[in-house]
Amino acid sequence: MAVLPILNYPDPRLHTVAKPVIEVNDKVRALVKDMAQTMYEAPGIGLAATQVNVHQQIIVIDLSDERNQLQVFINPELIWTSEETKVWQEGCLSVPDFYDEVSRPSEVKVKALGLDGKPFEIHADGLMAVCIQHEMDHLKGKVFVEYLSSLKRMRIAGKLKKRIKAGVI
Ligand code: GNR
Ligand code: NI
Repeated sequence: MAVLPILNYPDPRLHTVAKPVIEVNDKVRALVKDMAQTMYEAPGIGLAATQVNVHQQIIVIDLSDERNQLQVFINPELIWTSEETKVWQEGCLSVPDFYDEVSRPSEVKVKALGLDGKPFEIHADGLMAVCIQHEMDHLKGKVFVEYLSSLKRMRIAGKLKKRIKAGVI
C-alpha cells in the first residue's frame, strides 16, 4: 500500500480525460487500495484516479465519520439527474484551502462496476450526490473551480502557483 502524490491545480494533467477500465483485475484492485489510503491520509471524502495521475475511470468515496465505509466506482455513468439543483460549498484535494459554492443536480442515479467487476446502480442525494458528481468531473478532466467566474479561478490559480514556487506544497 502507498500514499500517492496528488496533482495540484493548475497542473494541466488534471484536464486529462480518463479511459474506461477494460478489466477489473488485481492491478486495478491494488490501485484502489492505494487511492483509498491516499484519500484517508489527505484526509478527503473522495478521490478520482485523475488526481493521482492515473487516467482511468476509477473513484473512491468514504463519507463515514469512522472512515470504514469505502465505496468504489469503476467506469461510472450518470443514468439520471434530478431537475432540482442544490448549491454546496465544495473543496478539492487538488485545490488545497479554497472552497466555493457550486450548483449541481441535487439527486443522481449512477451505474458503475464494483471491485468484483459486477455492475451496480445507486441513487444518491445530499453530500453523496455532490461527491459523485465532483469525482466524475475529475474523470472528465474538470476541476470544480471551472464552475467559478474566470476572475475567481485566475486568483486561485495565481495563489496556488505562488505557493508551489515557494515550496509550500
Ligand atoms: O474531500 C473533499 N471534500 C469535498 C467537499 C465538498 C464537495 C466535494 C468534496 S470532494 C473532496 C475530495 C476531492 O477533491 N475529491 O476529488
Ligand atoms: Ni476534487
